[in-house]
Amino acid sequence: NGPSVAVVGVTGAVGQEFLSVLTDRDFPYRSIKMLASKRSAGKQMTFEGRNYTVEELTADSFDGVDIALFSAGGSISKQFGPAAVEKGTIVVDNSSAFRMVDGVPLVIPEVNPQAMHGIKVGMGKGALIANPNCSTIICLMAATPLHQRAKVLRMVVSTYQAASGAGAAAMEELELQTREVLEGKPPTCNIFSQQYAFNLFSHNAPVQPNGYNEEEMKLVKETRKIWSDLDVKVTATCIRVPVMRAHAESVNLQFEKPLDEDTAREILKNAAGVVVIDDRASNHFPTPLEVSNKDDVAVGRIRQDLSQEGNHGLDIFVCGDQIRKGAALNAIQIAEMLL
Ligand code: 11C
Repeated sequence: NGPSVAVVGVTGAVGQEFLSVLTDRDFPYRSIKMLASKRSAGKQMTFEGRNYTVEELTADSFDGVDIALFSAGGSISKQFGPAAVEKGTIVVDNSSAFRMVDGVPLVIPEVNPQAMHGIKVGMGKGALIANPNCSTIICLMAATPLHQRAKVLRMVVSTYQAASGAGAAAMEELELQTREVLEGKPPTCNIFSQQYAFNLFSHNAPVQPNGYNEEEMKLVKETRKIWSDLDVKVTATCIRVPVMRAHAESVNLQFEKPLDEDTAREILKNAAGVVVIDDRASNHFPTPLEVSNKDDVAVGRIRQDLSQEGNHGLDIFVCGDQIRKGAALNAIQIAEMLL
């Protein structure tokens, strides 16, 4: 029993993580299709003791598929997502293709499950559900419980983003460059245009005429949609750092109502999918390595923003696994809600 599932982009970093998360959460699928581009079609893989051949993604791939987990980039989602929906498939899409489209739910299950308004497997029609950008998911996992108590008026986010956000090839490039630099060789720059190992740089997403890059604008726009709050003020600076698979974010919050740091710490300790690591005495706070391969987002450095009067501001530091909660886990939590 259970739904028939298709994984689109199964050979990528997120595609592979989908499979791990399905196993870890004992997801009750009836059958599973491994889909990828023509280049990867024909590859053999083993999953949960069964052998699979990776199939080429075509418009016919979705016949009889209940849930399709897409992570193959925006253009593949645009090309095949609506065709899958036509066939009655519920598409959970990791790309940015449909996130800001009216009527497409943009969902973090712990934050806005109500946005899925009754979309279920077996309702007899397909649907599109978008997975937010990883930086937004990781930020809002921590900011939302505080927002629900004291209402965020303004949020300033500075990110320290891992290689995984740019895919498996970027992770390989970081490893290769690190070796090359240590051996005194010139670093190979295929994915990024500049040296990544022992360096950091502004996020590689294209910069818009307003001076923000697309990654920064995702934090602005997706937060408004997920919180259903068009007035919340968000600004962001996104930076790529030489870390393998977990993003870190410094988040400054300004609240409508006062919120003291002890209350904020308690709220965060009780928040689903969040752990607090906030040990001032030992200077132990969240790190990307500590959250790597973990489901929970870690929050620390919880402190009153001294520049704001009357406990109306807080600073927090958040880390979350980009491939897991930032992508695959969030999508599979959405899929679980479809059952
Ligand atoms: C990164 N967040 O870390 C990006 C990658 O809109 O899904 C994912 C882009 C997206 O570089």
